[in-house]
Amino acid sequence: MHSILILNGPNLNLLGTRQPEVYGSETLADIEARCRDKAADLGIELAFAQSNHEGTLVDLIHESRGTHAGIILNAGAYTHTSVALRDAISSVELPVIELHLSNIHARESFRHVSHIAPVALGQICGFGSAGYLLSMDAMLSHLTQKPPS
Ligand code: DHK
Repeated sequence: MHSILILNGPNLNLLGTRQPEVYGSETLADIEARCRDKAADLGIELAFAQSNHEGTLVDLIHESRGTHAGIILNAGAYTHTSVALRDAISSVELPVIELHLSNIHARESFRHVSHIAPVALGQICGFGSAGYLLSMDAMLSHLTQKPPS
């Protein structure tokens, strides 16, 4: 059974009350519950984590090696700033899907830069919380080399 880590970065613990017009009204716990239901449907194991701290996110990426088959990463603002996260991804050699609730390319220019994108399998953004479920389909499709059903 494949195991996937969904890793969330800074300020995503505030989902539900944080700029709902940008990030939606669901809490991170709501999103996690939907992801867990989908993982059960897909027959995969799911780990779900959030941290506001860059080093903790680096540690969780390191610990994924040998534990998880792939990582879905919403690195929040660290997407745009963190060479350390990029290097961690390169180091563990696991497939990583870069995920954002909002369409970062339609927002402020500093959000158009991603240090994650060059080392990611691909990027899903702009679909709100549905992006989490789409990313799970994309990751499983990649791991099994089969299109989503
Ligand atoms: C979340 C954040 O916290 C922002 O810093 C990113 C991302 C976008 C999102 O849309 O999920 O720029």
